[in-house]
Amino acid sequence: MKKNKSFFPKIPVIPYEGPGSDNPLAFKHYNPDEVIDGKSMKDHLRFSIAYWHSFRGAGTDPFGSATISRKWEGNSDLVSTAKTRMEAAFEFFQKIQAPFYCFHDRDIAPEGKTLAQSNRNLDAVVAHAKQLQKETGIHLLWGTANLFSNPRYMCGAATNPDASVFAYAAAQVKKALDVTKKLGGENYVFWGGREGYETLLNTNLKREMDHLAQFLHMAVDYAKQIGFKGQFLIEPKPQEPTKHQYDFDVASGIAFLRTYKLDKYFKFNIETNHATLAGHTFQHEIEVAASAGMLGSIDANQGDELLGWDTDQFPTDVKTMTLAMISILKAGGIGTGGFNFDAKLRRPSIGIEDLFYGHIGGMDTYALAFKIARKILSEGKLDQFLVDRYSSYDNGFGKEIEKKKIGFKELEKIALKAREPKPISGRQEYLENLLNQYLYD
Ligand code: XLS
Ligand code: NI
Ligand code: NI
Repeated sequence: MKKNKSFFPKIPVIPYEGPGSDNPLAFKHYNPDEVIDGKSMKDHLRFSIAYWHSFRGAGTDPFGSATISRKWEGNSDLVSTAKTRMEAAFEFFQKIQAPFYCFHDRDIAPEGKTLAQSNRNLDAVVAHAKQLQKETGIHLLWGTANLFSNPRYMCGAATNPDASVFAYAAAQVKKALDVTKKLGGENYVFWGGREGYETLLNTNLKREMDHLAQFLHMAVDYAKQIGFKGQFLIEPKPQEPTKHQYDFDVASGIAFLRTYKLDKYFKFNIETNHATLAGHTFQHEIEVAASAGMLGSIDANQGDELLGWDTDQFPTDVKTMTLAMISILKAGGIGTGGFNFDAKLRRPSIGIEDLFYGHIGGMDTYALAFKIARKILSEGKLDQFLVDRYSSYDNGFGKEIEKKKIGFKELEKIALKAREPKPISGRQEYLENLLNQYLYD
């Protein structure tokens, strides 16, 4: 850690004190150095901090202005403020013991009057980031381009009806790929915030989807040209800010990627609150991605049951995260992905310690979920139930169905000869009780 100046002088590196601790500035479950199966928890969980919420979020909402002010903000030289802010961010990443961070191009450096100026600003801050990464050992989990905030993108970026906006967005992603590569980013994310529509009265849906696919192909081609080896990720969301976003959920994302022959280049970055907005559980989205071999990374947060938008709260729901973790571990983990806290403080949580509490809670929740899920999987009771439930497909004509060796005619003969199938209980209540035993033992 840099010794010269501290942005959080009263807050130490957050220690692991275990479940018995009542220190709010300590981890109860996340012990970064604890080795499990030959790998530290830090390497298993690959936690990441979202730059936009934690270092650019100021508590604004559609009804009110900023509530949160940080002492490193406010210098009229925007690039120098961006660099100072980045130093604060890296001190935070170290103190919270997160090995990764993520950003949009415009989070880390100010947009200039021209695209060329924006690129120069970005270059200046990226050089600083590279230096800070080297000094601290913090890595970039993924980079992305903000193709939604500027008014030019009000009708979309790659799906904009105006080709000159498409061109601008292409130039912006080209640069974002350059800087992600420069910083050793392990993934690159596309979240299509405005890649959708407000009304079909002014929208040619087919042309817009074609354009979006073309845009993604161009990104794939450009990555090859510059030798960017990171994983491309699509982050589905059903709506907000648009009425309808084209990559509505993982299933429609898979259909889109396969239709346009993009599936081998992309995986999914699944966000908890986007899953629930789409009317799915978080675990559902993970299972759908995993079933296609396309589970890439996680935007870790949670929504509010009573609010119908993306509230991006810190994850605290152990049951939801445990179920998700079971599916993630069964799928073999998230590879080069990570658990990125795409989560923001509530508007009245204005203290700097709140930023620590939010992340401590999120990291502990995931660490606990990880441990419980591992126990559930190692004891194998839930898994055994599934094995037994489908065992009629393991031999006889069931196996022939799975091997595609049998058709309707043969099955008709079997069914005509056999007795009425005997009903078998689904045992949902038994399984729910079993899960609770693990959660609350
Ligand atoms: C917004 C998205 C966004 C992406 C990155 O809802 O979650 O923050 O993660 O563009
Ligand atoms: Ni997100
Ligand atoms: Ni989101």
